[in-house]
Amino acid sequence: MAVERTLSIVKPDAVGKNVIGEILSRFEKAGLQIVAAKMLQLDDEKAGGFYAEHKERPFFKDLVEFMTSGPVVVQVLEGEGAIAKNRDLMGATNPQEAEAGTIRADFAQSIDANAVHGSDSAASAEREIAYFFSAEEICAR
Ligand code: RTP
Ligand code: MG
Repeated sequence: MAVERTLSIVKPDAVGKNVIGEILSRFEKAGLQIVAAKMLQLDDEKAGGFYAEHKERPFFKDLVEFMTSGPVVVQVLEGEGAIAKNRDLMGATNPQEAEAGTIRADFAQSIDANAVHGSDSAASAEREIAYFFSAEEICAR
């Protein structure tokens, strides 16, 4: 399997619950390497642009409101099959449907406050990584 990079976000609910380390630890234990990371407070423009594909969806306003409700931690994960591996570790969007042992099953409380984001395709990963990180901020390992 090819080595890939994917964008991961620890969302405001998980930062607020003080489980940043526990979540990042799951990525490392699954063999993914963190090759870039930073904490930041998103504003409406930055969060809205990130989720631009959902702009016309009924939940868009709530999504932007939630993503700007507190700081997030964004990171680039690298490893074999990183995009799908991260999605597996995250679990289903709705934590009530997420498999036991996944990040969302263990740390998320609702479909809105669902602890983490992960790129859903190679094209998304490329766009999303560039949305948050310059080439110099990504440290090849
Ligand atoms: P994410 O983009 O955050 O990793 O989540 P995802 O791929 O699992 O889900 P996606 O369909 O991309 O939706 C983005 C975020 O919007 C919220 N959402 N709410 N109320 C709803 O029906 C609904 N559907 C999606 C979720 O917080 C989801 O993470
Ligand atoms: Mg998504």
